Amino acid sequence: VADIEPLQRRAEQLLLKRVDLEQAIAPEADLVRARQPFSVFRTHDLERSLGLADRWMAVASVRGGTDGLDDALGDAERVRVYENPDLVEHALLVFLTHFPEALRLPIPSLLERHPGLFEERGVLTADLADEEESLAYWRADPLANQHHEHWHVVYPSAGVPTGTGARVTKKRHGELFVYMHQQMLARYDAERLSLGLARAVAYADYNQPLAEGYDPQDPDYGPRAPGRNPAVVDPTGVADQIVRRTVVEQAVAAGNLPGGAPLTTDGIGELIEASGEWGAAETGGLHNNGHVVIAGLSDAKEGVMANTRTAIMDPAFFRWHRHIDDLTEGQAGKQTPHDFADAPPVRFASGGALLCFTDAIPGFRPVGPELQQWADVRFGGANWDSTSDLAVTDELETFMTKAESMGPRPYLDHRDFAYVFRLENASRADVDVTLRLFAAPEAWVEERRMWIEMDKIPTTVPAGAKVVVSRWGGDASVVQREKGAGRPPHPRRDPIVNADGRGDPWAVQNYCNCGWPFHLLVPRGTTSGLGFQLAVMATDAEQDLKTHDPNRCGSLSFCGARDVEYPDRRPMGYPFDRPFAGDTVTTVLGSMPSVFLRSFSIRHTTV
Ligand SMILES: [Cu+2]
Repeated sequence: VADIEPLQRRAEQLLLKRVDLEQAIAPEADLVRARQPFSVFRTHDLERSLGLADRWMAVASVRGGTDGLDDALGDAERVRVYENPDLVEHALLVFLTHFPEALRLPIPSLLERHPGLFEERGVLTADLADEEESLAYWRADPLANQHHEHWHVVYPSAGVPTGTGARVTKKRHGELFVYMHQQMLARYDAERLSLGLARAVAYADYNQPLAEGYDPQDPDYGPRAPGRNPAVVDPTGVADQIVRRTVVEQAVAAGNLPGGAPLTTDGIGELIEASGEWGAAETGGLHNNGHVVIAGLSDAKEGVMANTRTAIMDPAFFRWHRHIDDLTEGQAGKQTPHDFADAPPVRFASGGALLCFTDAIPGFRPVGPELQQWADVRFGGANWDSTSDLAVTDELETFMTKAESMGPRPYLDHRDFAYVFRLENASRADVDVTLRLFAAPEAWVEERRMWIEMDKIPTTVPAGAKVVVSRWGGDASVVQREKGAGRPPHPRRDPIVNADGRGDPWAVQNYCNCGWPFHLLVPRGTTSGLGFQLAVMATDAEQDLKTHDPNRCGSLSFCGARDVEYPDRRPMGYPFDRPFAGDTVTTVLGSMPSVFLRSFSIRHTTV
């Protein structure tokens, strides 16, 4: 039986040492093909990559265990000398993420795999007046990019390979595609607001020049000059895209998918991303092909938009996704408002949601009972109405910092904080609730799509009881869990080995790398403090929460859980997933006892 350690080193080398195709010895025809650019956004390329992952799963299953891994890695080592390195890398990531036995192998971080993308450098464009540069710290954050790359590995648009040639499209894949990207946009725009920049504007007319240029200063990607026009560079591609856009617009107008099925958020997501039944359809894939068309505007080589590991570095990513989000909003905006008739019989106390700096909480540890014990003493019982404590704040703080595990550039982080909620249940039955936390800049609270999901917390409020619920920010449902939620960030996936030395097929650890980076949980804010609203809604967990395993890791909100249904039955983004009845967002929410609204601010500090 093969030893695991050498296999771990080999998996690492496969991802860290790229083959130089100029030096490779292989049939010329293979090399010509391998030198073609690769993009997961091209159906044919993705199919070939997922085909490889499927083959390694099949190979590894024959002998099973470490011997099976030995065989699969051997095959990968043979294939890579005549195959496109990006195609092989993507296939390896899919194999390592989805094949249970491969949990025992490490996945080096994006920063380790491609350090050149994150080197220390000055401004990225020659144009010093380029205001987009001020957001480079955020768009080129190594873990934000890794999050985006990893999400698309966990949710391949053409489905997850199984080792049998068959693919599995996860439930609610299309809805999650829409929601995850919508949340990235809300966060991006909050960051822009922090820096005094206008929101990302949809790139919706493909016959117009794309004003923003982008130069990644990386030999693997071509730079794009400002003002490139896709209709000039790629008229055929644009004509096809206009057809695809029309298909989406007609589906929204008719309320039906092209096949006649009623339109849902999941359905429109699948149509636009070419996932599920739209995988091979020429009419689908507006989103994917948009990535390809924009990547094609660069000189010499394709731009960063061709690859999920780099796409969000480009301001064009957010303009393109704003357009995609506007199209899906056509569907979401037509939904009947929620009537909230199923709200649970709980109400928040007057100081229902407190923010506390953990460095001012005696004995605080991220894991352990100290936080809850402190919260019970300070804010429970006789202190039910108290909001005074040294740790309590109305202002969260962010700052720029550096760490070896994050590469040479400074990155945004925040002063560690926790929430304390106070709820009472006047009914005569215990109630299980889900606390849904969202935040939005004060200026945009009436716009549903600008609310940023912060957390989703299961708790129980016993009959007739008043409860204090505490929650550390690092436990947020949106962030990468386990080691990832520490400081400094730990972007690498380490092998999972149990006491018996074997990988645990039931472990959900391959999802640990999934989720928004913890250090970017709080938007930047301004030096004088930027106003935000926090909304906490308690919903009836009987009606919504499918699973909540406290031992799980990864992001419950953005990755769900391995091999089970998405853990929340409500529409993603609930209650902001559809219009509010009659009044404004804050009037509706403010009138509900099961919702707590409060203002706070975010101050960016400089040392
Ligand atoms: Cu994406």
